[in-house]
Amino acid sequence: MRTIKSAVTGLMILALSVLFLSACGQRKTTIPEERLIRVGFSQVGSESDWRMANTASMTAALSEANGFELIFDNAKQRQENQLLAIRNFIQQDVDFIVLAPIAESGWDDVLQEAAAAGIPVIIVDRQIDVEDKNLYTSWVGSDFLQEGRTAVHWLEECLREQGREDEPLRILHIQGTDGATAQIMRSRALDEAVEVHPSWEIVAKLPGEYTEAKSYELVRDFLQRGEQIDVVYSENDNMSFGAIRALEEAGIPYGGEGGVMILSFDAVRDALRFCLEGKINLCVECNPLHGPRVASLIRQLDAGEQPAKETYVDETFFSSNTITEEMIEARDY
Ligand code: GZL
Ligand code: ZN
Repeated sequence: MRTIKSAVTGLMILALSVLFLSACGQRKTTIPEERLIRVGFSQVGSESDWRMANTASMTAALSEANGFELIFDNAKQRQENQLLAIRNFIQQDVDFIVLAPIAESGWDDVLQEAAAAGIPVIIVDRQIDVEDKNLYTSWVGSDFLQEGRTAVHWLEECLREQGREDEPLRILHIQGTDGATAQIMRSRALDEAVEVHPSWEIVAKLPGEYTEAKSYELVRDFLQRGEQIDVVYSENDNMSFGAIRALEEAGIPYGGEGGVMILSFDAVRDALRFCLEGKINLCVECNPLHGPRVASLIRQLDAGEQPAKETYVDETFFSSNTITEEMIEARDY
């Protein structure tokens, strides 16, 4: 009996001394690691220069140095991958979810699950169409209808200056991903304009999905039908690059005097170069640099503040007769 007691006593002394030593070992007061804010970000894909610039802005802002642990998912332009990513973020119990939605519909269920898990959701870039707007806390993005109207009004002005405002105008419309807010609204602006200008006609609407490759294929096949066009209204620069390749292959003059006019959206650097070279007539800016805004939204929420529900970013446009090399140098993307 004694041996057992003395063994137990010995063990207790050993345990206490280990505890004491380890406590001493921690004599230097370890500053508790600054708690990183854990953010799950579901990105549409990497379909365009704009998207790459957006990803760069978001990952730079949501960095560990800035106090974030970022879990990034590239959905490769498929909504089911975004739904999967959001469910994974919920499983990992992140502090915030950021979603750049590929299309406006299909988010109600998964955002109900995020709400049930108490995880705030921030929407960036395109918008979502949900029954209950409380399913997301804030949205940051562009006024895509205004972008489209900027393009249309520039075209009206340009034609007026050439005395062509009532002449027949055959428009080739290259659309972005069906159901994306950018597609819906840039298309709406053109449809409104055709209502107002009876001599304007959209000769075809091509589903370019915002990629250069898809746009090139569709425009190449369209041009083989031999229909004349006066304007290409292209809902992003990468699709414009594809259209330009097809126009060149078909030997059709574009950009300058008498050529097919090209109106494009995003205003990424390569498109601005084409604008300077007179190959693209108009570049309407779509600002991808949402990272800092999203980071400050998250910090406000983390501090218990109530940020604005919607934040629109400022945007401008560039035309081939006003753009300069200096303007291109000054650009961030
Ligand atoms: C617009 C964005 C669009 C860009 C495209 O904010 O959603 O998606 O115009 C990108 O370049 O692919
Ligand atoms: Zn107008």
